[in-house]
Amino acid sequence: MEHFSTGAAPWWHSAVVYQIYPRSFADSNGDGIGDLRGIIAHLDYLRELGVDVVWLSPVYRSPMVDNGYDIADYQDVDPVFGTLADLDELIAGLHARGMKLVMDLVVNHTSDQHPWFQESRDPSSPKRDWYVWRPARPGMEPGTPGAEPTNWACFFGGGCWQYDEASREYYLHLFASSQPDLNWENPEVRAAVYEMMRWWVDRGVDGFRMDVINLISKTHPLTDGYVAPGDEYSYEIGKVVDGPRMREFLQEMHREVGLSGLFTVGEMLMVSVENARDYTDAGAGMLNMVFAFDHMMLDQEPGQLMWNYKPLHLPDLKRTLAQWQYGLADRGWNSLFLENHDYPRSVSRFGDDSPEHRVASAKTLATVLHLLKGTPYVYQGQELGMTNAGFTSIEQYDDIESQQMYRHAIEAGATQQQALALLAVRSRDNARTPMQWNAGEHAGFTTGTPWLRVNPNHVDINAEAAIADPGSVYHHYRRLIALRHESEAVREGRFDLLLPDDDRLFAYTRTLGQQRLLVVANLSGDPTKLPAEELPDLAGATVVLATHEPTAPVLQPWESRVYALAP
Ligand code: ISL
Ligand code: CA
Repeated sequence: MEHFSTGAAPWWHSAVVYQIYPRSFADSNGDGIGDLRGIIAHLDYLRELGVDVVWLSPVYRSPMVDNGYDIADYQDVDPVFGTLADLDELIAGLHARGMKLVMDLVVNHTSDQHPWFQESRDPSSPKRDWYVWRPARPGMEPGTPGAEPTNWACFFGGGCWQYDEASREYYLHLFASSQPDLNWENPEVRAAVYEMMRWWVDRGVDGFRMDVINLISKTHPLTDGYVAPGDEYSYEIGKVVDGPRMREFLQEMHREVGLSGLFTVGEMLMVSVENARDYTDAGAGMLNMVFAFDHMMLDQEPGQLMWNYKPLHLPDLKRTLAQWQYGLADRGWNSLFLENHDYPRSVSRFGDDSPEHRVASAKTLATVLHLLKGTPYVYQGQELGMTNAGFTSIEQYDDIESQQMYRHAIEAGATQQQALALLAVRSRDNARTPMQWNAGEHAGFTTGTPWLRVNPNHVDINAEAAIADPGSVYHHYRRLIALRHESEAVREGRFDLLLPDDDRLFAYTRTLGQQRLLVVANLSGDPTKLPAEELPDLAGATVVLATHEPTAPVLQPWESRVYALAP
């Protein structure tokens, strides 16, 4: 990988990351659940795609209430995924092919089955203060309605305090009640986390993706937030993100674990551009990059997090992405993503997953994302243009958030049909259906019964067919990844947005000295003429990469092109 970087740029400036959600990637033993040996069997697939880094969603020992984001032992592999020896083999197999492994690090909370929390349940235990325990609201009887210490909502719907009969106190859980928040104010907690991270670094992992990391510093004392009319709880999330000790904790972690040279990306809910710039400043000793979600929130009304829907207005998407491009242009670094295991499939959400436009729209979404400045992430199956799950009954869903949100919607008066319609566009299970390897039974994912229904469209949409078809989404991703490796302008060039108000075209330039790239993309189902007078001169320009045979000056539905402009 090193040979791609030039000058003083860190190695990860040229890297493309592939996210594996292990449960859904490949099952090696027929129990219907993906596992480490399943991944090991597909390492050449990843090498052929050309990615540099694999981010592995959690494989630690877990009761799997939140599919591994509830960890009961940070230093072991859950038997459903395999063994530590399998993980060592995975690391070695990736390294042998020139790829790196980034582990998911979930340390805002543990599982309630973690021994730390089990001990913490006893008020006299030295671990009591490792979690966030609070008495009832002053003057209120513990355990009665409204007696919770604060009025905050949890991210999965409902309140965020769980009452504990035995000690007549509450513990904080910003996610499910089985995911108690650790108390990062306690130095022993931080020391234990850093020690665990060092253990993984010594084992050979190349970095960490840090789950909801800007929740670790809370603003104390914990106080009530604003409750919108009609809501039961406060969604005033500003109360819990980016607390006053964030910089201190991140720098301490960086120093104590020895993170320089490793890959670090912090998942950050509601993070501002300004804070992200500080956190990712190369000289600050915190993080390489963060995941920010502004662009993933544009097709919903603010308020109850994910759980409503409005159509995306393209100028909003362009403005938001541009704001982050400009904001982190000179200091800091962006991550680039349209999918992960928590969001619907991008081709269904931002593109058009009909048979007519699926391939072109998946390619064009990839083009506009991968030509931006930052580190691109490919979520498993995105490179095939995999689509939403298409579930029609609540029994087909597995995800705890989907189950809880469905229940809350029904309780709030929605019909089953309305609640299911919302799940169909919003549920995290849309991205969690098994990877589609071939047209055979269960898409080649398992010989057993898959834990989540395989999308029936695997007969057409699958890796085997995509590899055989030079016009596939997969080959477009290969070309985009190769282009980043080859082109310093793609990696380091300055970004400038064009046509900000156009509601069909996404156009921008990337400039590095004399080199200048122009990206033009039609994000609509209508043929659209390029406004020559508002774009750079195309005389002498060459097409570097395109979704269609370029027949300027009209872009076909979902067509995109990358031009190298004449100097
Ligand atoms: O998934 C979401 C909405 O549908 C988000 O609110 C999500 O919970 C948030 O982005 C945090 O995600 C991360 O932490 C969660 C875990 O469930 C997610 O899978 C993980 O990516 C708690 O660990
Ligand atoms: Ca298995």
